[in-house]
Amino acid sequence: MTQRSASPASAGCTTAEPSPHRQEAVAAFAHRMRHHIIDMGESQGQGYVGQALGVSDLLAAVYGDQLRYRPEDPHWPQRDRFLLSIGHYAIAQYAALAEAGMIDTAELATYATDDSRLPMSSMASYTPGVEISGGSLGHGLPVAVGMALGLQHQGNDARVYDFLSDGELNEGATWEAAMGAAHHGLGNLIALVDLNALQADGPTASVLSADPLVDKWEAFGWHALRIDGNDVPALLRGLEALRGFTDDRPRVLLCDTTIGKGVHLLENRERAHFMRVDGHEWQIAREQLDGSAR
Ligand SMILES: Cc1ncc(C[n+]2csc(CCOP(=O)(O)OP(=O)(O)O)c2C)c(N)n1
Ligand SMILES: [Mg+2]
Repeated sequence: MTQRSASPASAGCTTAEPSPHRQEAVAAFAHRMRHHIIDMGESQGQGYVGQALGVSDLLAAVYGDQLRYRPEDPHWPQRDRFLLSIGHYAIAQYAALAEAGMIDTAELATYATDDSRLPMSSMASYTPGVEISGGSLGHGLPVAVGMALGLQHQGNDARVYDFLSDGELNEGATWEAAMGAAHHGLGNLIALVDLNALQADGPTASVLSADPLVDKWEAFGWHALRIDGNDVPALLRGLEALRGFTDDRPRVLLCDTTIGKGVHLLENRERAHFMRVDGHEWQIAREQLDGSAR
C-alpha cells in the first residue's frame, strides 16, 4: 500500500509545525464532539456512531482550525464550503456544527426525531451549515466541482471542502468528478477521504479496493497526501500543506481512521457500519472517552 506522510518535505511546500496551542484546541474540540456523538447515539440506541467517532479529529481540525465561516451568517458568500457527501455521517457534522457555534448544543438532543432540523441523513434545507443533502453516495464530489468552478468564475477566493468515504471511491461519478476538477484547474477544491476500511457490505478491501490511492489521485491530476486521520498534528500539517500549494491542481487528504476512536468498547466492534449499543454501554463509552483523553 502506498503511504506518504504529510510532512512539509513530502508535501513539496513549507508548513510550520502546528503550535501546541493549536493542537490542544483541536484535540479539545474533537473530545467535545465525541461526547455529543455519544449523547446523540444514546438517544437513538444505535446509529453511525463508529464512523463519527473515527472522523472527529478530522472534523475538529477542519471546523476548529481551517474553515472560514461566520456562525451567525451561514450563507455568507465568502465562507468556505464544507460538503458532506456521506449523508449518513450527519451525526459527526452536527457535533462539529454545535462546537462551531452554527447550531445550539441543546438542539443536538432532537437528533433524528420527527420534525428535528437534524435528520439522521443530512438535508441542506433543514440545517444551518449543511450545504448539500446527502444519502445518494458519489454525488458530493461532482457537486463540489461545480461549486468550486462557480466560485472561480465569480472571483470568490473561498475554498470548497468535500468530505467523502472509502465506499464512495467505488462510485464512478467520484472519478469523473476527479478528472473534471483537474481539467478545470480547481486549486480551490480540497477533498477529504475517510479511509475507515469499512463499507455497509463489509471491509473495503474485500468489497472493492481502490488502492493504490495516492498514486491513483495523482494520476488523476491531484496533489495527494495520506496520513493517520486520528493524529491531530499530522492532520494540521496535512491540511496546511494542501492549502500551501500555489498551483491550480485540486488537492486530496486521504485519512486512515479507526472506527470508534477514543472509545475502546466501540473500536473493532463487529457490524460497525450501523452500530447497536446496549443501554448500559453508553455510560461506559463516556468513561472510556474521558479516560483516553488523559
Ligand atoms: C448510490 C448509493 N448506493 C448505495 C447506498 C447504500 N449505502 C449507504 S451507506 C453505504 C456504505 C458506503 O461506504 P462507506 O461510506 O465507506 O461506509 P461506512 O464507512 O460508513 O461503513 C452504502 C452502500 C447509497 N446510500 N447510495
Ligand atoms: Mg467506509
